Amino acid sequence: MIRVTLVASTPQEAYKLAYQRYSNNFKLVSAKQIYNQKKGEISCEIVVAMSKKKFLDSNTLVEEIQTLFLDKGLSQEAFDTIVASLDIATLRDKELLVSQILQKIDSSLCIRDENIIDTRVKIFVGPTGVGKTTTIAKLASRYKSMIEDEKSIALINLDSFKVGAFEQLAHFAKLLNLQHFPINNLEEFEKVYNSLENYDIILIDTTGISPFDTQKLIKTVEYLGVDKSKNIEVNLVIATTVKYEDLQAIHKTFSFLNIDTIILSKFDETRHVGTIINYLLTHSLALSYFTIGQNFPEDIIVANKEYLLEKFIGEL
Ligand SMILES: Nc1nc2c(ncn2[C@@H]2O[C@H](COP(=O)(O)OP(=O)(O)OP(=O)(O)O)[C@@H](O)[C@H]2O)c(=O)[nH]1
Ligand SMILES: [Mg+2]
Repeated sequence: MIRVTLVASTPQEAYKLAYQRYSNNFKLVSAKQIYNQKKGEISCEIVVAMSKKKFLDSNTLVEEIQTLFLDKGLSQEAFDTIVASLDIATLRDKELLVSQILQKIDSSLCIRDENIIDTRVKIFVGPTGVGKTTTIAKLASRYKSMIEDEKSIALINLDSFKVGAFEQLAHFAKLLNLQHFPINNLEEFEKVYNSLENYDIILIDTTGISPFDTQKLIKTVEYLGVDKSKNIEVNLVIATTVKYEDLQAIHKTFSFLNIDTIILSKFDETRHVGTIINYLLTHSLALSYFTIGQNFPEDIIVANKEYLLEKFIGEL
């Protein structure tokens, strides 16, 4: 139960105040008169009690803050879970309330540490045009400076579907002076994949898949099946600009591939990240990188919570 103290000039006024705020959802616990010597005034203090749920339902501050966060894309469920864990003092103070909600979001967000040793083979999947190929090129450039033998990175391209896809990755491979393997079928992939055992890093590009295209999804599942020891880290690339409804469909489709981590692309193209934050919280997915522009190779950064929350706060 929550206890709230209300002060008014008369017991009737105090009771009226409680009724205005909490309708008839409260119980009167005590009432007393208080004499203010300085002012020479008598006032009345009443204490009322109600369940936390009833308190939250009638708390206009929580309502106001709820509207703020829900408008930014946070789900009602996520908001309710966070608020239920906060204490009463926080629920009465606007600044404290906002900062505690942000803190709870912060502690629930997951970041995947950059790791190119345990996860040396990475496949990049996602909807069409989100930036998979450019992200691979940016990462290949980044990883080159992180390993001793900078030639020990191979780029594999499974996108035999899009016209010009092989040429696009080949172009980046040439700029980076790396090996590039265009693949047309499972047999070719198996042969190439098994021949690259000694490479430090293998980055695999795929055909962009619309969330409703099961054919292409099945093909990617087949390609992943070539890796019997399940060493391939699955990176789902999502454009930060994605709409909530589309994100649900994307997740439903790509979760078939057992997503290991999320790369948020086109982070520079929006100021609204609430939908994405909500998605990450709901599915407990870990973020690994943000891509922040079209410039190759520099427009990529390792994901961090501060960067994401700063953008989110900027919206509030
Ligand atoms: N603004 C912005 N544009 C980006 C970013 N990353 C990629 N792009 C652009 O997005 C477009 C598509 O990039 P690609 O790398 O070809 O995307 P993809 O996912 O491989 O596309 P498909 O292979 O057709 O599915 C290009 O014009 C890129 O320059 C980013 O972080 N910010
Ligand atoms: Mg591509």
